[in-house]
Amino acid sequence: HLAAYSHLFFDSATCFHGTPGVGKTTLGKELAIRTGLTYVNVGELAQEGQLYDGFDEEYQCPVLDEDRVVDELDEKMGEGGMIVDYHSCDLFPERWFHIVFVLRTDNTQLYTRLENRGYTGKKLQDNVQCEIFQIIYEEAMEAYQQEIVHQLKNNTPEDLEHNLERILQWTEQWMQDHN
Ligand code: DAT
Repeated sequence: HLAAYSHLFFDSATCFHGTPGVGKTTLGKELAIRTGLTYVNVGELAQEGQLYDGFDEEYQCPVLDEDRVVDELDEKMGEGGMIVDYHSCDLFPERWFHIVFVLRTDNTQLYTRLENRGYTGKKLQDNVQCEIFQIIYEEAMEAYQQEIVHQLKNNTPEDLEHNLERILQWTEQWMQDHN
């Protein structure tokens, strides 16, 4: 049943945004399994290619070389059928995506998930605050046409399953509307 979606999805490109820990990777990878689409984790892509430009002392992490990341992905994006996972959307050309999902998690759950990931101090607090102030959602609403941006609550495994079903429906609808 699900394999039938893969050709429907072929020309579309989907993007997941959201604060670290909201569940982008879990959802993106599961969606790729169910649809046959190609999942790309921008953080991992940058690490593999060492697409960095300096080091952020405050957050103790490398700084992405945005131009090189965009160059690296641009050809693949043109082929369609991609699922892209990254916390923010500032660096991506608007033309890349047909549908954008911003995942949201309640702050208590997010706090626990990020603590389990080893985040402490300012990094932990700033990321939870980023979620409370819905920074990523507002960023996405400014970066893309508002009607392609969907916000999804992602607190529990039931939410995850529900979100997968809704994403499959939305994407199918998108294909019907655009073909
Ligand atoms: P992200 O890629 O946004 O940083 P992730 O997919 O790595 O997030 O998930 C962070 C943690 O939360 C990980 O331990 C899996 C868990 N998780 C993801 N989605 C969940 C959900 N819907 N319900 C409960 N836990 C979830």
